[in-house]
Amino acid sequence: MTQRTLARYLTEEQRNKGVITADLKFLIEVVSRACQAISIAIGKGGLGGVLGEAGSDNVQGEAQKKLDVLSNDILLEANEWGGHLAAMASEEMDLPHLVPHRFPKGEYLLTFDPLDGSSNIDVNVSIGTIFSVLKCPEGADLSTPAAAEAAFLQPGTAQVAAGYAVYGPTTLLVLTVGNGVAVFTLDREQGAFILTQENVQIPADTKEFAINMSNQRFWEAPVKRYVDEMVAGKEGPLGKDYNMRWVASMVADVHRIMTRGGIFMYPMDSKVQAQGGKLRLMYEANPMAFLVEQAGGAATTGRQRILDIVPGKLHQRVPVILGSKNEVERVTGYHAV
Ligand code: AHM
Ligand code: MG
Repeated sequence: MTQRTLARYLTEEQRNKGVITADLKFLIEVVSRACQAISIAIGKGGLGGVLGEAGSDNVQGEAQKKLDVLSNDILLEANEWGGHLAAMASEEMDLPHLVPHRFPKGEYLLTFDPLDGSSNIDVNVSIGTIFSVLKCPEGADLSTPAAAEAAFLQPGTAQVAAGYAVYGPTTLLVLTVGNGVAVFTLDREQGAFILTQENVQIPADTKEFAINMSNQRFWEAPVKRYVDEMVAGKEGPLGKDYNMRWVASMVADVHRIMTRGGIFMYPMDSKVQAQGGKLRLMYEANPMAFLVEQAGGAATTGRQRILDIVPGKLHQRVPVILGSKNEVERVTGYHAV
């Protein structure tokens, strides 16, 4: 059977279906090669001297791991020369990174969380890269990194592509260009991502939930009610037993939901209220919401569809509830009463 590489899949999306432009195809291929390089670095672990703290903090005040910094550098270097981007923004950088003057500028903006699930790096548990692609508005001011921030402040509905790589027992790339969700598996010998699943569909119902239960006392009433009902199981109002999973890497938790359904919640809680939530809108919540909706699921803050939020700032945080449609709708309903 002929293998469909990522390059071939993208070429078909471009040529036959007219879904993507040549530049967007190139952009996604460059990101996928950067993810391969990150996967190789992660795979070396302690042998490559890449584990442990970098000794610095990011813009969110979080301690950076060596692999956070390395992954960020790999994505920046891979993407700045190709002429497909106007600017990039990352969890690990305060301000956008402009394409250096010596390179041509393109029409796209790229945001990423270079290595999501940092707390899992040193314990050999799945981590990932999340990315989102927007078009750069015409006439956007890209004269300085600070001025460029405004170009990024577009709602998730404006995304033209989004995806994540999950570095687990296998390295996978999960992608949408707005035409369903496709999964590619990294063939390490060939050094290529091969299509292994198309038209991913998240089951509408589930018996599996993902939430950090240690935050229970800080949650708002609707989420407390919903989780209490799930924990009550067959004897409770939902009439079925649920199972709980929490990897603490959003990529791994979302990938499980892509594979077999479930609901993932990092809801508003009183600990993170001042900052608006825990997860970041532009490079965590939005790309995941785009992918989940493209797979037939739903994604909300509890009060608003995530993709409809108009960002006020680059590193904005939001509550996130996503996954199997019927469960997301149930907990959304609890927020409305
Ligand atoms: P990070 O981008 O700094 O790794 O933080 C995001 C991660 C998500 O992957 C995950 O869902 C969440 O933070 C885990 O939070 P907690 O430590 O509360 O379990
Ligand atoms: Mg993250």
